[in-house]
Parts: sequence; structure tokens; C-alpha cells
Amino acid sequence: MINASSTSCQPSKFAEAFGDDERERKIRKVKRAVRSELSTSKGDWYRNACAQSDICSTTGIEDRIPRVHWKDLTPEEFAERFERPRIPVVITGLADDWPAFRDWTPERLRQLYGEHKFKVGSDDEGYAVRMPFAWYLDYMFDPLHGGRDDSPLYIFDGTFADREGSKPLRKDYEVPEYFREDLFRLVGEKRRPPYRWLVLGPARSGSGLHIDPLATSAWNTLLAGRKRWALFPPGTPRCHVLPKEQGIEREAVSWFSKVYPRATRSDWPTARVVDLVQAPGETVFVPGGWWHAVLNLDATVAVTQNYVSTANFERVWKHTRKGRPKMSLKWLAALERERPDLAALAHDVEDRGEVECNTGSSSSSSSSSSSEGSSDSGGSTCTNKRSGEAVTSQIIKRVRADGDGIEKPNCR
Ligand SMILES: O=C(O)CCC(=O)C(=O)O
Ligand SMILES: [Fe+2]
Repeated sequence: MINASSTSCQPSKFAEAFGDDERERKIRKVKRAVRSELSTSKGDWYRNACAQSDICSTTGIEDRIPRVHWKDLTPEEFAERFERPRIPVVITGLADDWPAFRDWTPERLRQLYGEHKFKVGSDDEGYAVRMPFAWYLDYMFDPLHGGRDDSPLYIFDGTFADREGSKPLRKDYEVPEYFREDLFRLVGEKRRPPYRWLVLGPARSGSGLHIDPLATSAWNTLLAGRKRWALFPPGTPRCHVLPKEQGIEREAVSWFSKVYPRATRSDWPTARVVDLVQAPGETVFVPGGWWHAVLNLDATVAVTQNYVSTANFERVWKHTRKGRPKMSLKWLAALERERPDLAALAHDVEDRGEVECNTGSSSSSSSSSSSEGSSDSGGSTCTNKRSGEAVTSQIIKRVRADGDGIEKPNCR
């Protein structure tokens, strides 16, 4: 597992090869490419002193998301209790036998992938900015970089399973049975939208508030560290949860320190925030249309995939039709062959003229990246199905009251 104390800043092969000055120059170059608005010499990267704040404290967070062990949840039950009604849930135990759960430690990953370049963000032109993994680890555990930056660089790599140097990582985990239907598979590996990411970063890195692209649902399995999540149900107006105000940037730290406190006040005008602290080995199911922001409380390693199944097909179809019209035709042709029932549904949508005008791809992430992307009152983990169901039914009411799952402007 990653843990700052066991992962000292041992000099990497790169540091030895290039020397500290060279490494420092290269890290700064990457930082400038990813966030050109921040100077790397005037302290802009740590101007808000987030590393000295209590932003990563869990005091007062009430995690009421139900926990269910996979042995107590069949795929049919998952679809019925959580997927169709669009209720977030945490499934435990899925990663217990994954090599990733055992082997994705910084030192092991450094040995195997130290020279491979992973994506740590995008530049101003939208091109991926990549960094050799060994340098990234040096950055991440450097007290004057990842240990100090307000919103550190974050590996959010959507091509890890396709690139020669990192491909073997894909063999270290298994897509859980609940999420295997994966209807975008029919479009073909080359044409389908990005759908799987390796996600790794230090405390305070994370993903700003967003809805996942094309109304897809997601699962996210944490292999090390803790992630704090804040979720809002489908239909929550963007202007409340993502206000366009000076000083509110798209970073997770910025959202959690400036917007989140408003969402806990009694005069908050819209749906209540749903809190969650994800522990290692836990898999979060994020139904399509849910807003979510994620802050890493420690150094974390996770794998996440987005998917379309029979349960969310209609919504995803509407968004794909509008957002990816060419691809949607290829998809429809494949559906005619493989899933005529869903192709018929797609034609119905078309006949009713119900194509979505908001593609739902309001994703944003940490400084560095973009993914295209219950307990008792003490906040402890709930392993009890009954209390899970109580929370579930409250959330169902909210989802129904809030409409069809796509953010709607309602801010006058
Ligand atoms: O782990 C994270 O930073 C959040 C991932 C996420 O929300 C996404 O992949 O869409
Ligand atoms: Fe997401």
C-alpha cells in the first residue's frame, strides 16, 4: 500500500541519471505546462497553504452510503436495488484477490513502470502532459512539491491499458461482474470513448465537481489510501453546485473549501450533499447523472471505469446521439445486430424527438487531469443491509423528485 512513511523519497534512477537540478527543471516544466497560470518560482502552487490546513480532516463528515459485501449482492440485486433507481453504493471485498491490491505499491510500480510516462494533465492546447512514473513519485513525495502544493499533480491516465509500457497493469484487476455488460464495447476498442483510468496522487489531489461524460455510470475501486467524495443527485442545478465566482477554481481542494461548506448550511437551496469516505478495497458505484467531487485524503491509488448497461442505456443513448453523432450511428448498427431490443429503444427515442441537448460531459478534475470523466451517526462503515436500505429509500425519493438525471438550470 502507498503510505507516505513507507515511501521515502528515494532517489530515482532518473534523479541519478539527470541529477537533482535537471529533475527539478523537468518537474517545473511539467507544472508550467499543466497550469500555465501559476508561476513555479513565486510560490503560486502553495499560495493557499492547503497543506497546512485541515482540508484532509474527516471530522464531522457523516458517511451514510450503504456498504454491501459482494457476497451479499447478486448482479440482479445490484441492478434492482442500486443501478436502475440510480442509488450510489459502496461494494466491499471485490479487490481482495486482485494482484493490484497487493502489488500496486509505489516501489513495485517504480520498478516495473518507472520509465513509462503517465498522463498528469493537459496543456493549454488540450494535449496530454506525461511524466515518467519515477519522476512523478519523486514529485509526489517531495516535501517541496507534492507535499506542499495546494492541488498537486495527479496521474489520471486513460490509456494505461493500451500503451505498450503500461499494458500489463490491466491484468492486475478484474472488471466486477456487476459492470460487465459494457455496451460501448460494441463500438470497437478504437472508436469507443475513453473508459478506464489509472488514478494516483498525493493528499489534496483529486477531481473537481463534475458529472461523468455522456451520462455513463462509473465504478471506482480504491487500492490504497482514502478518498473523500461529495455527491449530488441528478437534476441538481449547476449554478448552485458549481457557481461561477472569482476564486472558485475547478480544483477539488478549491471546491471542498469554498462550495462544500455552503452545501451543509440550512439555507442551501437544493438537494443535500451526500458524503462518503472511501477506504482501501472499497468500490464506489456512481450512477450516471450524479455530480461528484473527489479529494484524496492520503496518497491514493485507484482504478476506475465508466460503462453503459441496459439500465442506463436510454439516457446514454440520448447524450451520445447529440454529443457523438457519428459514433452513435456505428453503435446503433452494432446494436441492431447484437441487441435489437435496445436498438428498438433507440429508434423510439428518435421517433419521440428526445435527443439530449446537454451531453452531461461537464467533467473536470484536479490541477492535472480530466476524465474526458451508511453508516450510523458516527460516520463509521455500515455493513448492515437494513440501515443501507433506509438511506437508499431517502435517496430514491430525491432522485425521483429531482427529475431525469441531467442538470437543469433552475437558478433564478
Ligand atoms: O478518483 C477520482 O479522482 C475521481 C474519479 C472520477 O470521478 C472519474 O473518473 O470520473
Ligand atoms: Fe467522475
